Amino acid sequence: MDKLVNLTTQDGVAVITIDNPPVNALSPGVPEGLLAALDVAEEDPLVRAIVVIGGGRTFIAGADIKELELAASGRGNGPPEFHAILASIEDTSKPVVMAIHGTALGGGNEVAMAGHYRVAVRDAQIGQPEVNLGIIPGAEGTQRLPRLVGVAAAVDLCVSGKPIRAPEALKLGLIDRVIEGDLLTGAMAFAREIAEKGGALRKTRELSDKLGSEFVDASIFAAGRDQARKTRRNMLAPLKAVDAIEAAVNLPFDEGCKKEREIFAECLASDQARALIHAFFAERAVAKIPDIPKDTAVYNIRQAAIIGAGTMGGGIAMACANAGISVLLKEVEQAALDRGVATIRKNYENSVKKGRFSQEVMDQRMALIHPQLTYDGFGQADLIIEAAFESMELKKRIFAEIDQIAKPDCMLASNTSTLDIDAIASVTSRPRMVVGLHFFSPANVMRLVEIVRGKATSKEVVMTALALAKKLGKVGVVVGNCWGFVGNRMMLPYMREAQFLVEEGATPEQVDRALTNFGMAMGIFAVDDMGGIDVQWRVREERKHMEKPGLRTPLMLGKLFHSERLGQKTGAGWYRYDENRKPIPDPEVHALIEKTAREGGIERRHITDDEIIERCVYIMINEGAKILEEGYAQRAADIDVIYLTGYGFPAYRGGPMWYADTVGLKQVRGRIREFHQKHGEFWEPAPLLNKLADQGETFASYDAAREHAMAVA
Ligand code: 3H9
Repeated sequence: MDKLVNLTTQDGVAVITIDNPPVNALSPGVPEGLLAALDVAEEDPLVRAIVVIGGGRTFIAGADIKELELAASGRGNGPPEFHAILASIEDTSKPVVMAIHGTALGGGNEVAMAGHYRVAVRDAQIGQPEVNLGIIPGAEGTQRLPRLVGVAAAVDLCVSGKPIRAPEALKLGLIDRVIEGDLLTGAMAFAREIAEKGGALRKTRELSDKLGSEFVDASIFAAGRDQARKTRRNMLAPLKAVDAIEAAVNLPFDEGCKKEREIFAECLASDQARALIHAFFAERAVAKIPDIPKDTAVYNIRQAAIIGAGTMGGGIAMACANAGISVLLKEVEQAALDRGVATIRKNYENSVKKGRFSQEVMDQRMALIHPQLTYDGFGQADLIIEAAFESMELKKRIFAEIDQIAKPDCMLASNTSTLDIDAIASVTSRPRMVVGLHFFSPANVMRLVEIVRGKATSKEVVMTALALAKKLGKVGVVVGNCWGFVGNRMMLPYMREAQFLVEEGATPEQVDRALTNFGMAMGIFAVDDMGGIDVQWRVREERKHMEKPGLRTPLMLGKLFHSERLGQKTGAGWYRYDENRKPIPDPEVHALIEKTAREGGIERRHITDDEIIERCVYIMINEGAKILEEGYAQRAADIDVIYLTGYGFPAYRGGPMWYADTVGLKQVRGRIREFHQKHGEFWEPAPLLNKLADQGETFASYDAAREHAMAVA
């Protein structure tokens, strides 16, 4: 027997255990092992029923995405093929019970559905998350799922990609029993019950009672496609998943499976699938720091303390409380503290109203947050996060203070979004304990945390920050200490270029529309207005000394600032805002732009959406290439993760650097050269971009070569 799959027999029940850590993916050898084990169990006269279970922490978490990656890029032996194993499971003459814990995702659930019965522990998660990878279920899932749960639930599961817990799966008919206590014991008892009852075995593929009628299903499919267009803008796979489920209704099982295979192959060959698979692995690679061993000891963070109960401090406090970490939340004035706590309470109340969690959970979380005006208790904190106003002077003062109070092994973090972490650390007696933790607003929601590694930050502190990010349900990306780190350093030229575009002839709404059509979560001017024109203005003023003299500066930002159009907070910025904070294009701004351009001697012209995308995105890519070469990001893929999880870059484009690879670096560099000629110095191609374009390489190949070099060294 292949060691990826083991077989034991106990009291007439064969137990087949899949043992392919860490997540029991259906890698080569697993389906074959499963098939061989089934054969043995089928032949053994002493076996009356079969249980399939996952070893370790989970049932099967899906097909092996590495194999899918190879197939998507035309390497490997094509996509994996599971028909034979699924048919064998279903045709076994003895009852096959699938015993689920952890996750049964994608191919994992598809294998489970081929079993005659499914049981699961209460917190098991079951789902078809393939759309997150730009594909559809490709192991007959779109055909078996509607037969078990009905068409509407199948559409919802496949379009949303969201897993459900066992009790809901039971309600839907996806599983047959929730097991309390030990899963294997419960599953074996269930298997014996079924064997004793006898009778014909239920094959999922032969069920049809939940498939509904053509008339009713038509409206479900229409609603599913609407859901797909709304929640997964511009994405191919969710719409295709609906097509495949439609085939389950309209075609016999085998033909439906054939149709599913065709659609699966089409999706897998798409740029979207390649980008999303890249994003999946990139998100997991960020936690690997080349010069820090994986098993480096980390500090245990049980008590956190936060300085500043404003938007950021409050959001970080919520993120900590949500993860069960107790937080001291300090402000300087009672009124500001009360405001901060009231906002936290309101956010939690909204979540309770929306049914995200119960009042009891909210009460537990509120109880973990301790508002205060003093440093009381900070001496016991394992982590202190400063989330005060973005001013070096203020931050230095705070760090000097907390250095006096904090215990020696307390981590000291700043939530600065642009400032020099080494300068901040320099006022403490322990720069090795100082790190940047750049959360994104709203910090209780946004997944990204940039972990800024100063020149003295210890390896233990970096690894603790990564572990903390994971505990908070976030993605921590380690970045170097340069102005704006990675995300904001790239954002600055992006914002600047967008402003140049409106001065040259576009309108804010045209730029934003082009960007959202490209897939950005929000247009850049809507982002500006949300963050505040005053904030951007101050950042620009603070940076002035860093800019080369004589470089062109957008004129409009100052105009808006001085006319107190500060964005959403004043009801007007690049847009006007109604009471629901809906941005409304504003003729006053248009007039101001035209006047400003006239005064600045800028000739306005027609600007195409293509130019908007190229100038906004390529300027980011060029800056990203500089950041990468200067070593402030470890990999191009890290930059992608930052933009996907913190800046609303469309996941199906894989991030800015991956997108550049997709367009082709020669092509990107060609346009950058043209912009350089036309628009000046900002556009000088990054040396790394030039090098890779000349060599016909990509950012992905650059990452791979560096990883290889490090592995060899
Ligand atoms: C599919 O099934 C297609 C089929 O319909 C049809 C095909 C024909 N494959 O996330 P973690 C690795 S598509 C390969 O940090 P967690 C991961 O890279 C698939 N590797 O753990 C990481 O490796 P490393 C549908 C995988 O506890 C390690 O496992 N299924 C796979 O935070 C730990 O991962 C999915 O989309 C895989 N399927 O979360 C589920 N899964 O340590 C994808 C994980 O070297 N997986 N790895 O960096 C997940 O959502 C999460 O991994 C899971 C665990 C929730 C399972």
